[in-house]
Amino acid sequence: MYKVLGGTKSRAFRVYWMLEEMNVDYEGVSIKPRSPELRKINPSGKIPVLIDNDIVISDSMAILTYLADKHKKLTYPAGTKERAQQDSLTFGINDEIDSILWMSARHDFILPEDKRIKGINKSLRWEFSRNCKTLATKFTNGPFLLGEKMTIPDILLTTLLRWAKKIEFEHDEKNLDEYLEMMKQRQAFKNVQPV
Ligand SMILES: N[C@@H](CCC(=O)N[C@@H](CS)C(=O)NCC(=O)O)C(=O)O
Repeated sequence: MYKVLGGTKSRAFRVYWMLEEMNVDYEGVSIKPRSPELRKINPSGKIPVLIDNDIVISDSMAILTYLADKHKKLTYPAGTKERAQQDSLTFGINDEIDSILWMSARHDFILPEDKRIKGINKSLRWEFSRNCKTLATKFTNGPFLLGEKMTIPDILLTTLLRWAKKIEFEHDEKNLDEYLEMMKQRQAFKNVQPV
């Protein structure tokens, strides 16, 4: 059975949601980031981590890619035009949306106090809103990022838009708001139990 390290309030939520979409068994483990026991498994001390027998994978989108390829769900096959577009979205969203929200969190409560930059959010909010504008144009026919088929960048983007809303990072893209509401109605999303 898959073992997921990390609570559902973290990026581990992406992994739990993915496993629910695939309807496979798993065990969720709450573990503190940077704790000594986690560092024995993942030296960076970050969650999530997926354990599949002797395979240990860190980084949420690497985990989702592994699961998607293994179960042939929520992905296009490697080496196809569609997979190239899918990966382009995954890497792009990580780069242009996740990194901004993560930077905000780091300067809010993650970094040591003397390393935090006050007022950084003004710049980050502007960049977030600008990047959402570009991203919104990438939706072609919908309902998902790549059209009719839901793929792993949809899990990434949904969790990021939800995070952004929580910390009041705003954008003007109505289609992104509608997309977030639609994704949150998925049964698999709702099935994720707090860990
Ligand atoms: N790119 C990584 C980021 C992992 C990450 O930063 N996780 C946070 C929790 S959501 C964490 O463990 N932070 C602890 C730290 O940075 O020391 C992923 O997507 O899994």
